[in-house]
Amino acid sequence: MKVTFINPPQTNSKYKFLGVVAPSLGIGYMSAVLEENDIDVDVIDASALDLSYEQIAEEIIKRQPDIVSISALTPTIGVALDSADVVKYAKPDTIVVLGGYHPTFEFASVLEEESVDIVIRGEGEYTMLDLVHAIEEERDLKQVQGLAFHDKDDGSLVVTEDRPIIEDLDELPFPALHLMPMDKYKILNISTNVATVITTRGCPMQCSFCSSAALHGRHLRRRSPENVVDEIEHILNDLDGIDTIAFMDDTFTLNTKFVRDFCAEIKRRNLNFWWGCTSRVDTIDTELLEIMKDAGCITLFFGVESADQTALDKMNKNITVDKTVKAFKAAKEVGIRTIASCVIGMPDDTMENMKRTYDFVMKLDPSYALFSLATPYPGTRFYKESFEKNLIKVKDWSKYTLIEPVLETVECSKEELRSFQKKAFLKFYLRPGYLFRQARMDGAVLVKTIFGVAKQIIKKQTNGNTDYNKKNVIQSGSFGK
Ligand code: B12
Ligand code: SF4
Repeated sequence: MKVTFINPPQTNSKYKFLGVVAPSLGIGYMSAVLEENDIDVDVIDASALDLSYEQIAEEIIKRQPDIVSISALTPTIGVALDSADVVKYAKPDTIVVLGGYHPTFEFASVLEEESVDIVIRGEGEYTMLDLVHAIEEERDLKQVQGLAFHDKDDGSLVVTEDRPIIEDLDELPFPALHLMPMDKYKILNISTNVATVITTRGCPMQCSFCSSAALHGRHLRRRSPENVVDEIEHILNDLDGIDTIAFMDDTFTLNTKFVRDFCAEIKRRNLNFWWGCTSRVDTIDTELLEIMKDAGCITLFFGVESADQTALDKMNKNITVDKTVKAFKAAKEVGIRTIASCVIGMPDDTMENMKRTYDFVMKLDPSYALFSLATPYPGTRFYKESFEKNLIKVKDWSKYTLIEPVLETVECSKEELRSFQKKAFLKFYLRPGYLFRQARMDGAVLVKTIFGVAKQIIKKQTNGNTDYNKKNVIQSGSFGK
């Protein structure tokens, strides 16, 4: 049985404009588990390779998979479904499986699409493995945990029992990066020397807008520091030219003991590399940051969200404005770059409190800032509340990119929110003193690129997947079917 994973083409999102193309660790883990169990598996990263639908069809014809598994976030569900259509057209007997954030929560609507046979809900590693074995052995799929599909006989929607989460993350093999086009991953359109690693799953905090916590659950699972550093050693030794690791965890610094042990393990093995990670302002202090810096940490990403304590409390963010100030001060003292991520346009936001958030960010003086528009993703409390209160103004999922408004606030229209976001980016990044400082710290080329890309984000409206047209492929059949 041959399985092909597809990461669908990236047609929208600020990351396309920012030139961020990273490997999908989810696909990497699932492929590694299948490989470990002697299943023939490969990956088409249509996003990294910038493949058209025609090229995806050609790949399917060339590779002849029995099962094609396609990954989808909310903004990429449209391109994922179009990819499914193209797969079915190129090889009609393929079993098409969809998984990831959007299908997990929206499995019923996803399964309405003719080209989708099965949805995998939640973590995919062992569900995928079980599914492949069940298909090979012609077992009843109703016995496979974590699936949703339509019953062959009566067409009813079958949702199988939930699969328990993977408790011991150390038991998983490292992501199968050798199946990925590693030379195609970029940041700011510059080929990168950065690899991504994840050390935890789940988050006990449960902020109202966070899909990650919704999918991976409240229960934090953590790899051992030794297992993480083994993976880093493997990356540094076996992948060409990597000298920087980006930790993509929800909150890398959630457990201080883990961070200390991890840093000690790096020092013990005498490894030299740069790294950056996500953090929460209530999980660090100067002493911890000094240990992290000594072990190579150069960048910290913080969810600042808002300057308004009531807004923070409503989001269930569980931080105080005061802690945010202290965390940025500590990072500056220790000399670690900071990224401040804010959310604007929550339903109760007024123009005044959004301005206050902007001014607050300026005072924090981070190295970089992101002003995302509040976006209710399926599966989150924010989505449920926005849906129930009829606040959702845009139903096209391809617009759920954080740069297009999909809600209005008590006071601001969609247009006002977008205009505020543009101005916030412009005012933050186009300060001569700021550009000079960042050029000294990160190099003039990087700053010039950021400057150009920031301008592009401001100008560009995402337009769904209009630059990809599956109909052209299906009608022309030009890929030699
Ligand atoms: C790394 C990352 C990125 C990277 C790389 C994305 C990539 N290629 O995977 C970059 C920076 C490019 C990125 C961009 C964006 N991201 Co992002 N990203 C993440 C992050 C931090 C980690 C993802 C990860 O590696 N997880 C570890 C792996 C092991 O877990 P996993 O991805 O969940 O995969 C498991 C399951 O979901 C499932 N599964 C996943 N895919 C599939 C596919 C199949 C077929 C099956 C069967 C199962 C399956 O099985 C996997 C293994 O257990 C997550 C937050 C998080 N902690 O997950 C956000 C997250 C996935 N991103 C999100 C979003 C919204 C975006 C953006 C739209 C905007 C943004 N964040 O600013 C863009 C859109 C990108 C695009 N393609 O259009 C949201 C998704 C919400 C949603 N409902 O869609 C998340 C959850 C952040 C959040 N907290 O809300 N992102
Ligand atoms: S936003 Fe961060 S802290 Fe909040 S639930 Fe999500 S991962 Fe946890």
